Amino acid sequence: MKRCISLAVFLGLLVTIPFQSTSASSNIEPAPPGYDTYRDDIAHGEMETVTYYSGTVGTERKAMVYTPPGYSKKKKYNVLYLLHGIGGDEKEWYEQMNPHHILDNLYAENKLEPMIVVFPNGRAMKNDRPEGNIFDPEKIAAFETFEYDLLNDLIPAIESRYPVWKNRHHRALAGLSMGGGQALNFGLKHLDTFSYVGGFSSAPNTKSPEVLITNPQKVTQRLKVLWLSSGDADNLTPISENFHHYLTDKKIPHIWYLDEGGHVPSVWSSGLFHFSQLLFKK
Ligand code: FER
Repeated sequence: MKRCISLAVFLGLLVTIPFQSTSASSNIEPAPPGYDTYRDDIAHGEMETVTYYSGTVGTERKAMVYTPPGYSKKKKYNVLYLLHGIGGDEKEWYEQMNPHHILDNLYAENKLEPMIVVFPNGRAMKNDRPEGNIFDPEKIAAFETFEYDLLNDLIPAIESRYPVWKNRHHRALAGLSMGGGQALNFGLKHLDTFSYVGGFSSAPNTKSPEVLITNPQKVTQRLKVLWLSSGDADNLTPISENFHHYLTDKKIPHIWYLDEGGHVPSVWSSGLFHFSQLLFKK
């Protein structure tokens, strides 16, 4: 009897801790009130803009970087690369989702491993501003080209300027909408570069899982977290849901979180809140 009770407690613990499962993980609690607002009683990280030369595009390009409270060149950090949507640029996360408040608040509660967060511009073309027709095929193509900017230009630039670990165990890639599609497309293709991949409200640029996953066993072995979330009132949600069904079918561990809301910033702030807490845990 005693053994039954401890087994029940053990199983109970298993279902309340979000972990990579092959089934729907709707046991994730919504982010608490105030999680994305400024608190004046805690330490704060810093946001800065960096410029790097992109051989891929042939221009200087910009990215924003968040360094956490207590940041020091004497320490070593993990890196999360966090990508924007079709109408955004490197400032979109900072201007619309309050990532600095979300992360500061989580550090204050000891819920994050030390990481810097890089907010790139994922439209890899000479004029990378979200101007004119943001659905222009040339602009959509630039979101694909960004794969090479990220791997060959931006990551080396970040790794030469910041005190960060330089291997896949310490790199994560996530994004919202177009950026979610990019994170899944590039992350699943480059398992030697990233161990954590997250797609929030991933857009129609997401390649099909049949194309992205040629070796389910390798994906399972390499990725520590594969996260998919989307809003219950977003008409792009079937893209993530289908991906989730494929992963479930192939028994590839992942987290699927059907969040509340449409194709809106609150779902992406919530995505960052949940996903960031799963990163770089031993
Ligand atoms: C599309 C609908 C939405 C599409 C992209 C999006 C490439 C992206 C939305 C976003 O990034 O918010 O048909 O095609």
